[in-house]
Amino acid sequence: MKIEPLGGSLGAHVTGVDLRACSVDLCQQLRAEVLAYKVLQISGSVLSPDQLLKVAEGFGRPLVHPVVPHLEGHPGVIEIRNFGKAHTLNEHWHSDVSFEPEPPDFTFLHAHRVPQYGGDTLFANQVQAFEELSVGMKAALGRLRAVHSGAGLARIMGKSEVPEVVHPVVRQHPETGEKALYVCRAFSQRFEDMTGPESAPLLEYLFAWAVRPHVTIRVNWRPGDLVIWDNRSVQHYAVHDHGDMERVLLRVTTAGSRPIGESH
Ligand SMILES: O=C(O)CCC(=O)C(=O)O
Repeated sequence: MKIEPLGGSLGAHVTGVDLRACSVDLCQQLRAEVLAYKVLQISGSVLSPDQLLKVAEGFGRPLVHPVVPHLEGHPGVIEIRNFGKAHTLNEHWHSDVSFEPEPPDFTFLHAHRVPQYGGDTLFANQVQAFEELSVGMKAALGRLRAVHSGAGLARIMGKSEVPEVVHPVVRQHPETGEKALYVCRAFSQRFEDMTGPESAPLLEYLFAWAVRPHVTIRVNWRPGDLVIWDNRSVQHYAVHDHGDMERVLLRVTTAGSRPIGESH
């Protein structure tokens, strides 16, 4: 297995592994690398939905998405297709399903068909974003919690509204102990016990702070790539700059736990 960093802040590119036969040992090794690099792009294995689920099971229990329909016969797998820029669900910074009480730990995104150019995915390191704040801001944020809502996504998918949840603004990683910013433009609505307008100035500041270019990487997809990321320490953004060109990816997420803050 060869591992090369994808950028100065996060991410690594992995070659020399065959994911079609992902042993327990290999899955554990990859899991450790995801915790270290936060995002892994693993090239070279075209996987069926069942093979993708098998890799994911080496990390945790695959989940059924609360709002987006799954691939027929594969409850844990979502197919992401290009229905045009006006219909994209992911062209915004987010941490997957942060509007759930126990958001998924890991996401697995596997490229079957990719456009000739474009359709990249951006990732931002939320541990570095937190670490670069001032001591005073870190302390203030450590006392705050934010309300997350998937109502917008539910509306687009024609579902009845999903309940709001409250999570700490500073999330402590249960495995690495690292502290990360845990608010995102897509789902974080306001701070707990504050109105939207009261919350907006600081939330807007944090949304922008969290995705400054030097804490990001850009993943350019090739067919057969599997990208695995840790939702506890990154946000991501799907760039829709590929017009109507075909782009087909399969997605699986694995079970997580209730986000824990410093003072909760
Ligand atoms: O399509 C992509 O590149 C990213 C997909 C995404 O944002 C998601 O699955 O949450």
